[in-house]
Amino acid sequence: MTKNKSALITGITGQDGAYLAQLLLGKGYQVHGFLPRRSTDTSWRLRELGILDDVHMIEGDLSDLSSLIRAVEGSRADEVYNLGAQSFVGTSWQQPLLTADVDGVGALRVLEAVRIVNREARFYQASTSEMFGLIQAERQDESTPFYPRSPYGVAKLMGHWATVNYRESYGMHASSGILFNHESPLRGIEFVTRKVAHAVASIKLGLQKELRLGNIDAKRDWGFAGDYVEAMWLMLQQAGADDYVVATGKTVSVRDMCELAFAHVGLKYQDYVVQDEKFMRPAEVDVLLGNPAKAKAKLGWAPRTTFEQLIAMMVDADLRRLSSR
Ligand code: NAP
Ligand code: G4F
Repeated sequence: MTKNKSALITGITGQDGAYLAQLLLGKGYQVHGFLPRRSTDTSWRLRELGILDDVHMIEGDLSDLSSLIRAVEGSRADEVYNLGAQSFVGTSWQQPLLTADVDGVGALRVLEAVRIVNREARFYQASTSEMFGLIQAERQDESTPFYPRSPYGVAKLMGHWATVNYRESYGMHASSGILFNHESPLRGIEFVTRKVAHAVASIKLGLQKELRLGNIDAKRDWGFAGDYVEAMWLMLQQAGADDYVVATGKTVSVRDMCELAFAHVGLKYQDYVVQDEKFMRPAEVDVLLGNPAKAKAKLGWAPRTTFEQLIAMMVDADLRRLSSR
């Protein structure tokens, strides 16, 4: 009988961690989650997907190498997915050193833990389109130069290059997924799509009067997180490790996203959206647009969910949640 594969996921309680855990459980993996200690329960996403009791939790923190070594040992992981991060760009200006430690040095710690315990284990690094920042090409792909615009982008660039370096130095199967923005009903409320979806539902139900936003001219290449975790898994199933851009190849402004979300419940965004300096960033990433041709050709990956379906799904989920309270 073949042994079921074992996977270790850092950031399992986050949006991507929850969807990835669901995907791997469906494929028969034993799934281990790396869980930082918090004073409140952070497992709402795993509970909402109905998989909380199916994952094995190992306590630890990305700032603590010894806990990572114990987790890689204890899980006997064949595949390690490093999704844990301080992932909110805005916060990275308030906590730049923590962001550098968790997102940059943290990725290096996970790589070290894998190298020390079992360098045959395959490794995935959650890299980001935020590394392109001030874009150096109209459509960004794996060969586009990076120009990060936030402490978060700078920290993630370290994680990306550490991954490339461990692959080249030690022959490790270490891949970096350069993922463009991906959203879902499980997105944190501070990110703009979920903030808008939640506000649209609240306004529709008479619970909120206006929505205060920052730069609504910013444009992003937005996809559905459920589609994107499949690309992560596919990267680790290849004979060799590599880096891949994962994106939809379309870009939409925050303004147009608002129009769509409000129109979904029969409202006009102009009647509710107010611009507020408080949500502007010290340096902005004006536009992101990915070219996922390599992921399509080599992984056979393509997004399945359209932007319209994604926004409808998010608004409907928040309407359901708020109505059932
Ligand atoms: P998320 O919802 O913010 O989840 C982040 C996870 O990291 C949470 O489980 C969080 O746990 C955990 N974490 C934070 N600090 C930690 C620490 N010191 N030690 C251990 N775990 C820690 O993020 P996401 O949207 O799922 O994104 C997953 C990964 O992909 C992140 O690395 C993000 O930077 C990257 N990424 C995301 C996108 C996107 O559009 N979603 C695009 C490109 C790359 P707590 O909740 O307990 O803090
Ligand atoms: O939703 P956002 O906060 O996402 P952002 O900054 O693009 O970062 C996300 O995607 C990255 C991939 O490129 C990930 F690496 C990262 O972890 C995260 O998941 O903001 C999107 C855009 C920005 O231009 C922001 O300035 O929306 C603009 N925006 C305008 N008003 C706002 C708001 N963003 C937020 N969060 N809140 C606002 O009120």
